[in-house]
Amino acid sequence: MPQAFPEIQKIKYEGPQSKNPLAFRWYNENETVEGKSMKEHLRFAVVYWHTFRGTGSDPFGAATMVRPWDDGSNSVENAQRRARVAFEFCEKLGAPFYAFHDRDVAPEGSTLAESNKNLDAVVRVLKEEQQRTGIKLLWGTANLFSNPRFMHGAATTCNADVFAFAAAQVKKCLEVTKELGGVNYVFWGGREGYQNLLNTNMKRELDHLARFFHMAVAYAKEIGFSGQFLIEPKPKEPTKHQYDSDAAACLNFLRAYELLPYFKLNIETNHATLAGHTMQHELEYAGMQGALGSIDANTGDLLLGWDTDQFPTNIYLTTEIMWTILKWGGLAPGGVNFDAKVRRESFEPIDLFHAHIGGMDAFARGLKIAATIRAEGEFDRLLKQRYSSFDGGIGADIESGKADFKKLEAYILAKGEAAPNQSGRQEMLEHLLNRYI
Ligand code: XUL
Ligand code: CO
Repeated sequence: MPQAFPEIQKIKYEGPQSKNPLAFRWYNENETVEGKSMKEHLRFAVVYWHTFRGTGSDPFGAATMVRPWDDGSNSVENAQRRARVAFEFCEKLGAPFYAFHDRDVAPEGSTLAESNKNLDAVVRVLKEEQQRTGIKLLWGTANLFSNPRFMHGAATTCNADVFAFAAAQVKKCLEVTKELGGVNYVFWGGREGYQNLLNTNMKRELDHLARFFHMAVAYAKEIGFSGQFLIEPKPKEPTKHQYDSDAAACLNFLRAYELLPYFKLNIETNHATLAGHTMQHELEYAGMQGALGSIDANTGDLLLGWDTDQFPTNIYLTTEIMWTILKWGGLAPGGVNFDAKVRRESFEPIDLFHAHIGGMDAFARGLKIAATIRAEGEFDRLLKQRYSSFDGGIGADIESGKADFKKLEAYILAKGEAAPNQSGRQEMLEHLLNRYI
């Protein structure tokens, strides 16, 4: 097969002074940061759906990205050729991982049996290409939202047959993810949510969702799939109220249904902002509960209220993300997965390289800045000092459970008034952050 990107060589690290747009200025995969290579910290992944299936169509216009390697058909041969292109791309980019939905890689047939057969035919090529290149599957997932049968949801549908179909599809996708050595398996809610409570039994739907997840856990155990299960929170789109709305809601659901030991979270920047949070908030929340699994790296547009899935280039954002990830011990077996798409005006294949190189460099730079911040320890010292009243005396009694309301009342009655507060120093801290960026 001829190369899809003959004019592109393997993208190299050329250092911050380089003016070559097709080179890394910060991502130097073997450079050590906090005792680990950048490659090990970042574990970059390319998504199949946007990068190899994105067409640039929108509600107002047709596809702009007509790829020379794609014959436009829904054939298995076309899907197999696309798979080889995907690996040529990841290999030249130097991305160690990729991620897919079942229906991204292989065409859906008119029955489940036909879809499974198509999937097997493409998985053979994916496996061959993984072996040839050493590129690994970060995660697999089932598309339980595109086909019209899932209009009311999949695990939270009102139609029991659709629930059964979704279960059968996830069963196959788990088998395939195992076959390809996938290190995680993702559940993004798709259409699991509702538009209107007049036609929705929320309790029943959530019970069904939990039942579905327990079945997935049991089947993974049965087939010996040891990858990490991840839930990807998102608050809205396509439904008005997605059940997995944010990290806190997901963790509450998992805890309530005794699923917490089996799942971590896949946190996505644009989903965090749609939830009215920052990415850092979501990461911190997941991290402090031991549930930080992986991230979908992208960004939204602050002037647009939907999931624009843009490539991240903002160094503040990547610094905050990597700072939080380092704080909670890193991502593995997760990774930095670019769930991002080029704009429809960026229709040339080379734009896929520009987009990923920019994102990878932004993350590499964020990682280095975060490591410097941590090494200097100034923020840590200031944070520790802010809570120092809990390090001894009455504060230590509160934290250790030695104090109760009566003891605290006696303490304050004797003292008359609480000790004076200290300034929060927000502006000083924001200014301090700029010193590192
Ligand atoms: C949708 C989204 C998905 C998941 C995988 O907003 O982020 O692409 O990452 O299903
Ligand atoms: Co995503």
